[in-house]
Amino acid sequence: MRRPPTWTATWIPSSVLAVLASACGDASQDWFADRSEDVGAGAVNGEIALLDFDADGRLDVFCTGTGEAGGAMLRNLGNWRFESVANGVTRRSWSACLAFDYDGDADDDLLVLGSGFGLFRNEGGTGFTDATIESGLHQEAAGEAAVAVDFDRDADLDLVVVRSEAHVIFRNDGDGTFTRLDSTRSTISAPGPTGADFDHDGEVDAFADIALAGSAVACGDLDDDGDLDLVESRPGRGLVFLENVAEKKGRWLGLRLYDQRGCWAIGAEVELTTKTGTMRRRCLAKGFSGPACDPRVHFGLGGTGEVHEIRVRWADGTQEVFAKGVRGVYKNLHAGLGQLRD
Ligand SMILES: [Ca+2]
Ligand SMILES: [Ca+2]
Ligand SMILES: [Ca+2]
Ligand SMILES: [Ca+2]
Repeated sequence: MRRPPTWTATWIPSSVLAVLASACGDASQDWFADRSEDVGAGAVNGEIALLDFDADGRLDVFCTGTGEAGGAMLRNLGNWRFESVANGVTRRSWSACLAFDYDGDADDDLLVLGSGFGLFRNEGGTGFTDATIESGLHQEAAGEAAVAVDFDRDADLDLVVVRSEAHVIFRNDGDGTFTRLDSTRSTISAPGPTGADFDHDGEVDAFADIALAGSAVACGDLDDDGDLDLVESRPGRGLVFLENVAEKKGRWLGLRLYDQRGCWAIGAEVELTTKTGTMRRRCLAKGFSGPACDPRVHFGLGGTGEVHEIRVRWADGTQEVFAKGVRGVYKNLHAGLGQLRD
């Protein structure tokens, strides 16, 4: 049986309240509808990664687990239906996860962290293979959080891992292995999430405040209708799926940014200029302390909704200007092509 379209107060996750308190005051109950019973995700509980592991265009959800399963992969079937699929992540207690394409074959692989590292290679959407030993990461001690960033600008994604409040860099050697660099590199600042506009008014709705202690949050368009939904892992409840039903105050534009290999252009930054100003977003899977996010870059366009220019600064530092955006759709931007595509 479906829940009513809006929450009662007892259903509202505390972390989401933190977002909405600054975004819309006491109107928060009208912003999201709880879809958890439709999804039927069960009692999985841990940190969340959003990825399209089977490349069908729908954002899937991975959540770390404890006990029998190393984690749960929920394949998005559309219309708020998800199915649990085998994911190959081995039994262990993992406390953090990151989806990123470490081998540059255009599918998202999984890094899990806990008392050690686990790296699981996506086999073209059919499953994951444990690649921890061949990557050289099996000898690493605990890691608390990670982001993927191409810090040496050689086109592959390196890792910045938080360990005992220090940042440790693992260079991607481009052959499936990683090399830990010495600690003199540990001051790198890894990018964090840059914004979520839940009601499309052109203003960021306190994205950085979403994740609170004891819960993990992910933000992405899970039903592909152009607005950002939420998934929260709540201790004692499991995954809570929240559909964005907020009244929209403007149109939207979604961009899929791809590098020249056809992989997500993680780290690329978009400047979108409208009549009223310029907004910036970054293509990112996750920040250290923020929520996991949709790798598609999403803009609420506010009142005018007119897009004058889209400027992309790719991860290698080059810049490119794309033609005017089309509103209300997802478009693809490929490095070097200079035009938006369907
Ligand atoms: Ca998918
Ligand atoms: Ca891959
Ligand atoms: Ca690199
Ligand atoms: Ca949505």
